[in-house]
Amino acid sequence: MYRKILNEIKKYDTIVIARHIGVDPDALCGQLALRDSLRLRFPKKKIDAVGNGSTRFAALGTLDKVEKYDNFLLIVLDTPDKKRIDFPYVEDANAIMKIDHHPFIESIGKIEYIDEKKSSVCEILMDFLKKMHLPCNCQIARTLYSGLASDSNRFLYNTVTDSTFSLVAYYLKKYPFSLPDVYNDLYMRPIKELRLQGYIGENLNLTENGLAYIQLTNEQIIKFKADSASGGNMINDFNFIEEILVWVIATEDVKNENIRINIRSRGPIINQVAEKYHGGGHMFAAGARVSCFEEAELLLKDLDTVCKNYIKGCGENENNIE
Ligand SMILES: [Mn+2]
Repeated sequence: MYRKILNEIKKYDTIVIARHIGVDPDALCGQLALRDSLRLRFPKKKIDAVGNGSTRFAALGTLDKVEKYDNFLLIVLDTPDKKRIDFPYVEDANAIMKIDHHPFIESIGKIEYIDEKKSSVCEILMDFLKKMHLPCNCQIARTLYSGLASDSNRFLYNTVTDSTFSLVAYYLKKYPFSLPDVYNDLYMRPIKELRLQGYIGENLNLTENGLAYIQLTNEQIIKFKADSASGGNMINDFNFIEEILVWVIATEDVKNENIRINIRSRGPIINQVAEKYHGGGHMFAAGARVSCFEEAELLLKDLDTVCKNYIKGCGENENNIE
């Protein structure tokens, strides 16, 4: 399969690397690392990594400006469905290729490499670069590691396996980089975010089924001088709370005129509910967008039911990922 991917890349002089809307470090780092490696391997090709960036992740690298490309191969990373691709000219691509670790939603290209068992798209790319002997350097290795560390929440999930650590060890040894620097770039944040986090902790609602949630209005966000992404960015900080099985941060996004929903779980499977509300994701980490807080209430009700069923015991076995 890797051979097939590389052969397809060889066929095109222009390659555009895109990923999902709502940039995150795994998707972004995957694009940047793949772009930089392919640029070293194919210096004559035009290879761009595109999509809306975020000042939050500026330290991870710089994306390219979208152009009107001709005769190009579109590589879509970390994105299971077409509507979530952050690139305006998807339909103009001569061919589309998908590399992803999300549960399958739809086929978008003629070559699709999907491995749901992988911690991150960056882990897949680590394996791809290594096996295909594609160029790497300390910067590329560091970028790939950053995406992997971020998506696995620093090796916290059961998508992390012995091969994850083997790959990390291989890259760290061959292309040394500073781990503290990686974590500085990924996790440094202003104190206003800590204050918002304190507010969320203080005001989190909790149902008897272990669903915790907060709805942040634009007014509250402004009060903390934060933005609509801030709440979601700290969703992982609410893990390992005894009483909480599933937790949700719903933030009003006035710019996009909708509500951003971030969901995490310690057991119940949540991505099917996310999909029902125009979102998606992994079994225990997902997101969605709804039009208003009323719709968010419906989603919360569905999640509460998921929690309730989980507690009832019908979950235990099905909910363990292997
Ligand atoms: Mn990912």
